[in-house]
Amino acid sequence: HDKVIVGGNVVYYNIDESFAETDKMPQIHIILKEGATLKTGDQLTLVESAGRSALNGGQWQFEIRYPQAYTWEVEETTDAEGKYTLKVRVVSEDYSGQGEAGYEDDDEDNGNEDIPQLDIEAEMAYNTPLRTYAEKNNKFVGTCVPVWNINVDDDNDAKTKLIAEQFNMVVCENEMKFDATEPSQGEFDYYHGDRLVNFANRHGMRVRGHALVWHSQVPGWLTSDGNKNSFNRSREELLAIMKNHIENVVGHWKGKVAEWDVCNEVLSDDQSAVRTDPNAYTLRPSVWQSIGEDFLDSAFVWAHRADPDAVLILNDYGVEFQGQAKAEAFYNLAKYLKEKGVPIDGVGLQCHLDVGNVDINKLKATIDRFNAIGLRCVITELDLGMDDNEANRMQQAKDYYNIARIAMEADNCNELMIWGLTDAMTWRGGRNPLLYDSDLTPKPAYYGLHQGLRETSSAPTAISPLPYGKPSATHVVAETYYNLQGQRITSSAADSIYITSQLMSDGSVRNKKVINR
Ligand code: 9MR
Repeated sequence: HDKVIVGGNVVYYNIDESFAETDKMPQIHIILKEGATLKTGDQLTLVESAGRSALNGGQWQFEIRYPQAYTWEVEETTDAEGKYTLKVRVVSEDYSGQGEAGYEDDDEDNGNEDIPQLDIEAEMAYNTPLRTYAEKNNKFVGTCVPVWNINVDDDNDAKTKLIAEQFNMVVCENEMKFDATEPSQGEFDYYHGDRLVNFANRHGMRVRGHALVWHSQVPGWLTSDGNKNSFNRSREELLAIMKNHIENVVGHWKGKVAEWDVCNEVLSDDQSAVRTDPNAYTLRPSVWQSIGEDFLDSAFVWAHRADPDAVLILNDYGVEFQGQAKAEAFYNLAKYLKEKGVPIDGVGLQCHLDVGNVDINKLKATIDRFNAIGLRCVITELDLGMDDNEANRMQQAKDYYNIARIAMEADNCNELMIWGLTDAMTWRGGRNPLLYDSDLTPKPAYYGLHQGLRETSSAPTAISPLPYGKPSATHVVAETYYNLQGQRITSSAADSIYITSQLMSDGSVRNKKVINR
């Protein structure tokens, strides 16, 4: 960029791109030469510019990747003449962890290369439903249900049947939200929520509750738009409203709804504060936030008192990949709540993502680091948008496969929820993000997810011919595994390369090399 001067031992990626036009976040990697020693107070000037406004109209954003040494602080200054400078400074010679996992790979390598080739036709040979694999691991695979639009009272309805067959967890898409459950102040409506709970009971499914405290889908009597305290209620009045809502709703479904999104989407999308303060987070302005930041503590405490056995979750979007500013802020907030004794059990990663943009290493890093601080990390609203074509359909299958594996292999992740059933019933109209076509035919995405669940499921499962979709001439009837020395092995260890030998229904044998990561 002609107005950016880059100095010091800094490698700039995408240097040819105009920051005014790119949608990529410039990354600055600080790489220390072997043997380099820095002292507290040493600083590097990373960027100088005629003015902040010269950098993408002031919308300049950047990401710094630190070496795995020292503790660093960032400083952005604009002097009296408007000259902008971005510096980093060593503030301690101890390593702070700023350069941990998630920074190790660069963006060109999102860790997705070495996955086994998905063989959709072979996968079709397994008629085991998704939930069976999850159940073998005491885990849950689920979907959100638009209860107003699916007849969950009729077990013979095609969609109802499919949901009960494939999933062991459900969540109302809209029917347990504030506007649905308390449409008039103090008057509660549990009708549709109860319908889903009854359906789940009949089919041995776990129920998530979504969502108690959220700025969106709130009734007009509470706020005009969710963002403002439009009726100028006092802190005490708003707290009383929140308490009454939580006590009633959680109380009504006590013992029936296993888990609640207590606070939903409380973070602002602008988390630039984390670049200068590694512990920062910025809350979104909302009717709830106007109570003061401790609305979060109160919400979790009241939910816990209303159902001490319920799992309590802080849920958000755009927080999936470690290193993203909002992901850092999300971690900071959850850690802060947990450390001060708020009864939070875990976090929800919504995962409204796009095909091809799923960075599994960073997703894994996110899940792992919540584990390290004793928090669950569940996938709450997965959908993967794409334009509908063959290549994207296959990539979508791979992305579902990868996410299933990462989630099912993580000890602190017991749930993977898809945000909807068919591409005809999604909030992302035209983006085809789900597992089923509108006629309920499973897409490659379904088989990708299926394979991911199957491979991470601990017990063997039956193979039988072609349950769904288009019939294929041959299918797998038995599968044996060999190591690279040709010795037979019983199962494939994680992080190994092995050969799978498939006996097909027509008597032929297919051998494939599988890289199991
Ligand atoms: O899928 C939901 C859609 O039917 C509603 O119109 C919309 C209203 O905000 O909410 C959708 O679900 C959202 C979820 O409750 C919270 N995370 C984002 C989801 C997609 O917008």
